[in-house]
Amino acid sequence: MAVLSFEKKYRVRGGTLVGGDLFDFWVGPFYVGLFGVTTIFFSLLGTALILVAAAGGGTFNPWRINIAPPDIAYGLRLAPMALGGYWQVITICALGAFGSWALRQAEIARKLGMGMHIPVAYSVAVFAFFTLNVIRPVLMGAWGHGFPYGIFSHLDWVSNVGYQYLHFHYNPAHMIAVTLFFTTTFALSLHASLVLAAINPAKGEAVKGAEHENSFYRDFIGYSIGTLGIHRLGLFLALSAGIWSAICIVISGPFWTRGWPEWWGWWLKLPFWSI
Ligand code: UQ1
Repeated sequence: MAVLSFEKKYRVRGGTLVGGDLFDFWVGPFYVGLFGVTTIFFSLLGTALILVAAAGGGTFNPWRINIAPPDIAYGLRLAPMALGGYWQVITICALGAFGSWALRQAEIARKLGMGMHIPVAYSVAVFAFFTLNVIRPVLMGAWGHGFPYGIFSHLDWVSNVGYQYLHFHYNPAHMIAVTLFFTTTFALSLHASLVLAAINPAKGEAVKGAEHENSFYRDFIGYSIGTLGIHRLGLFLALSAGIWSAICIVISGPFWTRGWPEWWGWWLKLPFWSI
């Protein structure tokens, strides 16, 4: 049953990618679809495996639970469950759930006649996870290069991997990614403050719209990117941040094995300096 009366108009048949009409229905406000079913399947199985693996790990303290990938010695083979096998199956479940979720977004977007911006944007986050726990471990020849599933343990992993390259902030792709993350928050703060300022005028004043928003930035900066433009810029900045994050970690190990500060040697060795 539709939650709002006008929703009936949008609750149309079709748009499914596979499976035809089989799962083409809603449960309350939720569209099901084949990929809703596969999302539930992988999420429940993955969560159950996390609980089983945690039970064998000696603590149920949520901060300390740690489900580690196999030892490097296992290479790219399957490991015994208690020695990294849980991590391997949980990783498959995670990717099954993330992939299903992206395809469910695509089916709903098709039903509504929308663009694919949402599944594309979400897939960039999935791609970052895939890069960390599949592409980089495969390039380095061992699942043991993936990060462990645990709150403190994954933080320790980030710190340890960073120090393996001496000083990760000298990684040029990391520099670009960090800059994009900060610029994303800056753009969002500009946008959110502008919209709130427009819709919350002084008491007794009429609510303002896009014309006032445009005028503010024309008079303030000399340029207004526009109401559609700011959302395009925000999406570009956010997705670029995720893509450069994936790049900065995938080049660390497979394509650069020394400390990142050393990478800047090319700059010091420019023939220009010895003239
Ligand atoms: C902007 O120009 C604009 O268009 C009117 C918005 O839309 C509501 C904005 O949110 C922001 C932040 C700007 C200003 C942005 C730049 C890059 C000058």
